[in-house]
This record gives sequence, C-alpha cells and structure tokens, in this order.
Amino acid sequence: MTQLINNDLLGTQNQSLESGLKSDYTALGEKLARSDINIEAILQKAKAFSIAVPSWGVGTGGTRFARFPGQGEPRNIYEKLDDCSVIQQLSQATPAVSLHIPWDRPSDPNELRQYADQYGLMFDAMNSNTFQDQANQENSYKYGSLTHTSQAVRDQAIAHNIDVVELGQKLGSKALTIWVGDGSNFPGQQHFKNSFAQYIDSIKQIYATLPNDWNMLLEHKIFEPAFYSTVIQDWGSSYLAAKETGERCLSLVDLGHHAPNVNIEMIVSRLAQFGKLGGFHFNDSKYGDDDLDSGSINPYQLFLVFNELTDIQLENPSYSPFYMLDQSHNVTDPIESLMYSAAEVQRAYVKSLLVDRKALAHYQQTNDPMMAQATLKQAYNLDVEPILQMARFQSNGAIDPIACYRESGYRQQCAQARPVDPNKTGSGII
Ligand SMILES: [Mn+2]
Repeated sequence: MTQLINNDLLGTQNQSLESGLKSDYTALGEKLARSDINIEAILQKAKAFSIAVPSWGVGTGGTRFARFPGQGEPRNIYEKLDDCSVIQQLSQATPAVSLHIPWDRPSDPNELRQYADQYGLMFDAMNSNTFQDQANQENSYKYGSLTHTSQAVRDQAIAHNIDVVELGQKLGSKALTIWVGDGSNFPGQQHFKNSFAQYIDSIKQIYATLPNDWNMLLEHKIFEPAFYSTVIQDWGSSYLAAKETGERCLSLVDLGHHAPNVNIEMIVSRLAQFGKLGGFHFNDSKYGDDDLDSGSINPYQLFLVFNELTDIQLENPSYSPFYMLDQSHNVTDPIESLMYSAAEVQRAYVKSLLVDRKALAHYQQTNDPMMAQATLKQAYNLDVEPILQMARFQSNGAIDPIACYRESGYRQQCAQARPVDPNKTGSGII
C-alpha cells in the first residue's frame, strides 16, 4: 500500500511514546476492571470505529465574507485523496472519503477508484449538488431545484442526482446524500405545501432508480441559504419525506443544522426508534451552522448523541449509520483538524461504551435523576485517551497523529508541489 508519511518516522515517533502509553493503558485497564469493564473489549470496538472524511474538508473553508487559502491546498480530487490518505494513515479511523459532484467528478471513474485503492481508501456516500448552477447548465437553481415551481428545473435536478448515483456505483459507494438549499426569503414567496409535495415527488423519482443495496439519505437544515423558510428545514420534514419515499430512504442528521439548544440526542433517538436514522454529519457550533471542529464547543452533546447510538446498538448490533465529518476549516490545517476531529468523535463513542447501562436503567426506573445523570457523567469524565492511542498504535497509526504529521513536513512538501491558485475562491460547505 502506498503511504505518504515515512514509516520509519512514524515508528520512531511511536517508539518514543510507547512505554508511557503502555503504563497509562495498564492503569486505565485496572481502573475499568474495578467496574467489571474489560478494556480489551473496548479497545477492539475503538479499533473497529470509522468515520468518513469529506473530500471538500481537506481544502481550507471560508465564510461568506472571505476565504484565506492555506499553503499547499489540494487542487483536484487526486490531491484531495493524497491528503485523505495521510489522515487515514496516522489516525486509522477514516478509511472512506465522501465525494461531492460536480466538484470531484473524475474524467475516468475507474482510474479514480484505482488511485484510492493504492491507499486502501474507499468511497462513502456520494453528495449531489443542486444548490449552485454549473457551467453549461440549461436551467438555473436560483429559485430552487428539486422543489422548483418549474417541471423542467426539477427534471434537471432529478437527472443530476441519478447521474451521481451512476457514478457512485462505479466507485463502490453505497449511498446518495441529498441536501437542497431550496426555500424562500420572504413570507408569501413560496407555497409551503406545493414545494414540499414537489420535493417528495422529485426524490421518489430518484429513489426509483436507486440500486437495491443503496440508501438515500435526506439532510435537513433549518436555514441558509434561504432565510425565511427552508423546504427540508427539520427532522420532521425529513422523516415525513423519507417515510413517503421508501424503506431505504432515511434521514441524515448534521449536528449544525438545528436551532440553538435543540436536543439533538433526542432527535437521534426518535428517528432511530422508527427506523429512519441513516447517517450523520459531525461538526460543532456555538451560534448557527458554524461548521466548527467536532467536539470543540460541546463535547458533552457529542457524547450524549453516542450514548443514544450505543443504546440502539445494544438492541440491534448490526445497526451502523453512515458517519461523516462535515466541517469548515478556516484557521487550522485541514489535515490536523480532520485527524483531531475523527479522534474526538471516536472518543465520544468509546465513552458511551463505558456507561453502566444496568445502573442507568435502574435509576430511570426508580426515578432517581441525580444518580441517573451521575451515571452518564461517570463515563463521560473518564479519560479514555490511552484507549484511542492504543487503537491507533496497534493499527499502525500514530500514537500522536498531529506531532507525527508536523514532524513529517508533509504540508511544506505540498506547499512546494501545489502553488496557491489566486483565482480559487470557493469554499463549499454543506
Ligand atoms: Mn452536512
């Protein structure tokens, strides 16, 4: 397998940290054993955890005001895959890449698949794009796409989604994620019922062409770019559309796409209870759809989301929704942010495995709120870093991914090989 970070460097770095890690891991193992938790079983689950990286995440993001390009940014899908391979090599938690079409459309899909193969990378959910006009496109999406008042515009958006599925099949993907920015900026501008009916009619046509082993994931978002109403603005609209459409049409939860302070973990529980929770876009936020790094603002919320997922997986061990990071890296090196964020999501997952569910059920049943919340906090407050480090170490990743990455000089090499394109200004975060 091709590896862009020198393995001797990785080995030397790990060697300098190995004895400290082993003693931390042993100490944590002894502590967990006192609660009848087998650290090895948790380690195996940590090693099996994976989350997809979005192709657009390895470029520097931006805001509606400006974008400040970083050095050595990838200029095409092949260079994006190079960066994704570095993230995977060091973190060992991100074996799949989620593509965005048309941004990542390859001239030769087989060549792209082979390019990913050399790094051991797979392709996760495909993302369609009908929120901006493409070159040589007949109809404009200015007033909507899958929900547009014009049948011709809807047909064009439907055809694009079907095309993305066909491309995804050649790449080995198994899901299509649909997010539309359709909505309105003024009261009265759009007929609520008609636009939602047109959306459902459109996605049914896409679903009818979906391969049998594929899922269709509907991503909702409360606002932006539409600032008065959005057609698929909440999990309720997403659930209704998914339910109308078919069994393999599911809802996708992007953590940043809700009103502030909404109880996202409860939405997770609701959608899962009725078999409609299909996937996640992980990020964090303080005010709106901030697309900050996962776990950087509210790590407890991230833990509570995984607490629900682990609860669901106890009943249904084969349940595995699509996990992807969806963040905008404006002030950090995107490779560092994605490695760190993948570990933060993995950390929330590992902590959720440590919750004493028997005790929690007892405290819920006997109406003991103090001890119920303390049971969650007991798991949340444990420092599971030795488990994450050991998972990476045993999988030939880096005990300290960011230190190893910085030591490797990869970004400096990219800065030489990939000069900044002064004309590139787009960011593209959904
Ligand atoms: Mn998203």
